[in-house]
Amino acid sequence: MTSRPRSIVVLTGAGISAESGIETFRASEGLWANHHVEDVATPQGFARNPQLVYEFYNQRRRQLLTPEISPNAAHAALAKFEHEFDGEFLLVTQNVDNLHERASSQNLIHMHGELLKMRCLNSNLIFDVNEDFDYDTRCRCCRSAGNLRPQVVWFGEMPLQMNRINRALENCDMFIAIGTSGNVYPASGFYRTAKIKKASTVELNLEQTDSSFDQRVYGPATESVPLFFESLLHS
Ligand code: BV8
Repeated sequence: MTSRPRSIVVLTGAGISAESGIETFRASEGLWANHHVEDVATPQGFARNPQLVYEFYNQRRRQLLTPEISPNAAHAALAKFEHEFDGEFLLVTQNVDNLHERASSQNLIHMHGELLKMRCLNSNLIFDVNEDFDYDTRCRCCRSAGNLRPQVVWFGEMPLQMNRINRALENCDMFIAIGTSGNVYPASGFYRTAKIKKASTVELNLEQTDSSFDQRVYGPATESVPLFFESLLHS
């Protein structure tokens, strides 16, 4: 580690929530294993069979809201670092769970949306939701059925707050990817944007994904994240 970073962007993926009990997407028991991505995470899949998509997200929302699911030591370490670090800090997550918020992370962007929100296709208004909803659920804005969808970014749709994310990547001097396989674009390209701007790039994962990270730390996130960010705070 050379000089202490002054501006950090962190990107998290499903791996940071794995030890909280939420399945990752591409591991053998991953969520997609039970469903075809094109059937449950694309606008075409939603148009073809909305009930299957409502049920896919209702089941994940129900699981997220069970008492067994809570932030783990990695979520807590990121929130602690954010509150104690004297530089700029932005946390971008690909995850649609609310574990970062529950660990008290604040400067946070859900680039792929949020499981606990729904959007009215008529008014484009976004509402918090913590129970099942489907085609027959009336929206609070139009008071009619058939308008609501999960506020989640599907494949082929534009991720959220990309301008803000790109500005942060272009101004950071350290980019840290945690628990992501680097399969999904544009998140998978963030480290390249950071590298072009001469930021140092770090990957924390169970296994190696892309060898072009400057530094790689392997192990379960609940062990590697607290250790890494504690050392960063005192660098
Ligand atoms: C877009 C919400 C245009 C839904 C998600 C062909 C080639 C390249 C790209 C494309 C292509 N065809 C189409 C594309 C674009 C496409 C894409 O990338 N497809 C891929 C599959 C080929 N992308 C899009 O469509 C995106 N939109 O491109 O629009 C655009 C672009 C730029 C600017 C403007 C417009 C939209 C993609 C969003 C899709 N929605 N989620 C939902 O959640 O239901 S993606 C989904 O995958 C989740 O968000 C998930 O987080 C994300 C990425 O997966 P990971 O988080 O990385 O999870 P994964 O299981 O893969 O990996 C887990 C990792 O954790 C592993 O590395 C594992 O080792 C590690 N791990 C496990 N346990 C632990 C651990 N690490 C530490 N500790 C542990 N205990």
